[in-house]
Amino acid sequence: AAAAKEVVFRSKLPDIEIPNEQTLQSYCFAKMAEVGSRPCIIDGMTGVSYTYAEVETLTRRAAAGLRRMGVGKGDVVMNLLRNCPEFAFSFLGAARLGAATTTANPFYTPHEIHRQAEAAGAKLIVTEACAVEKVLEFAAERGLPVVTVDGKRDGCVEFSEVIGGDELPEAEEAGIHPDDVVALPYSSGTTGLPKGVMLTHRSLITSVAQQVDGANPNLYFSKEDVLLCLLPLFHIYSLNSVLLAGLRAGSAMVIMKKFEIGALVELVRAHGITVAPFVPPIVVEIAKSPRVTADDLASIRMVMSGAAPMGKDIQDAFMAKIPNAVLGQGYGMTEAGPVLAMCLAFAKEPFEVKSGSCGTVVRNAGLKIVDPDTGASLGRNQPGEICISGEQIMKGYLNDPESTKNTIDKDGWLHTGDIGFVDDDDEIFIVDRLKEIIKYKGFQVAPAELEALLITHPEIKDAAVVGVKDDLCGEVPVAFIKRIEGSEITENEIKQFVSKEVVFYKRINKVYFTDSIPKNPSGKILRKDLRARLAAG
Ligand code: AYL
Repeated sequence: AAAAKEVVFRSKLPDIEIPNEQTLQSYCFAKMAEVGSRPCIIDGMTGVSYTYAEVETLTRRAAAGLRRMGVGKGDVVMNLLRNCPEFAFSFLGAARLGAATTTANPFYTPHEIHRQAEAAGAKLIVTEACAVEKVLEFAAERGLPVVTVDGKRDGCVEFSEVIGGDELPEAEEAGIHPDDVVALPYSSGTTGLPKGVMLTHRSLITSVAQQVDGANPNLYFSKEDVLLCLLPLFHIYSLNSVLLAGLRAGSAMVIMKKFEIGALVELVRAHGITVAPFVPPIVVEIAKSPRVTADDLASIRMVMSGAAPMGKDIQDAFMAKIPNAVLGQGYGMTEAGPVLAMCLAFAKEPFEVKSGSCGTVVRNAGLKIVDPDTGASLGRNQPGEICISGEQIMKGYLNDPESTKNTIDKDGWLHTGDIGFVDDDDEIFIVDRLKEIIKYKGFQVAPAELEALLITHPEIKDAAVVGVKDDLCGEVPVAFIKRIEGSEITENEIKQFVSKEVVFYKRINKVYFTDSIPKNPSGKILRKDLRARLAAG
């Protein structure tokens, strides 16, 4: 057959010149002359505010301090932190050394932390009181220094000491290549266990530019904006679309450590927050909460949602309550750099958009919908697997060329494992997921990780994990378990066994005992069959 025609969707915005042949830090601080004395990072907990000039200086001092502790080019620093100003100082300090930061949830269990620290080859860990106990022994065994941001601890160095010395001179930042890795978040992608996603200076600059640069930016942040930084910076959504995009645009960012609706309203009022990046469960909570009124949120002009599906019903309920704000979605995937699509109602010169859409492909990128069975490129309004290309996508998975090859094809298309279509107005709608990942409030749960853990139990012969819909969390994991002969292990015992080893959102919600886990001839679990069993009741 003749080669089928490829349909490549593009942004409605024109491509722009993207200055991605520099370091991420120089790109983010490019407007220093203009914004130096303006507020940059505001600690929502303490009210302490840092100007752009102060933040730049602190990142240079952090660089020097990290270097004194042995961090150098090509090394990896692990940030095991809830949101705090030090997250940014450390991340950008490491970047100045040509080092990368791997980020993880401080509520991870020791097992989860050690596995990532080991796989990423972390040379130093930056953490806080709530997690320090979980890393001390591991770090001591491997000779890794541990830095704490919230007070003195035996065996640790305080962050204030790290930033207590001289600045790293600009000249000593030399030698960083645009294709060097700067961020190393972990993601399971379309299949298997979490893997290190290599995001380079080039990819992150490209992604941020696709959002906030140009005469008509797709995501218009200005110097006057005050962004709420509530979503965890250890997740790429907040790191990229809040911190890095905010820095580039010269906006102020109010850092919130912990979500609580009363505290949120207070911060919005106290700082005149104008932009609020959320995930769907937070949008739902605000829409439903009698404690939040339109008046409380009157300063907010833009509400972003992403990282998990948000239906038209939720979106409409929220907009009815907060009529003055524009609510729209971004669509991203860690491996994609991360942003694939962004709501065009967020543009400086906004477009009309539809409720329930997750945006239009970002500029300087191509998006394709392919038939998952035949690989054929599909036209408008036909659902298929969403694929993306452009300089923003990851360099690959760390030490895993096989998984990289299975995700980015030979023509440079990254396959997302999401099923969606592009409509007549270039808006993207996600309708299903081909991949096995479960999304709990936007957090990733990798079934393969839970299955690997479950079968380590001596009374479990085989196990399979799938997600089921949940009103509060989006999805929750449930397990199908085949016990060994004679075992009477209970649902509760299995749940407890898992809970001890994983962070709260990966806990098994329900156990179904079964005699057989359906698999294809090569041993792959047939999750569709399991979902069908659940649907049948
Ligand atoms: P990961 N609607 C539906 N599903 C979504 C959406 C959305 N708007 N956004 C993300 N997903 C799902 O790597 C989808 O299945 O990155 C996608 O493949 O943890 C998967 O989540 C990726 O999960 C932004 C907005 C970043 C979003 C992001 C996404 C980061 C989530 C920057 O501005």
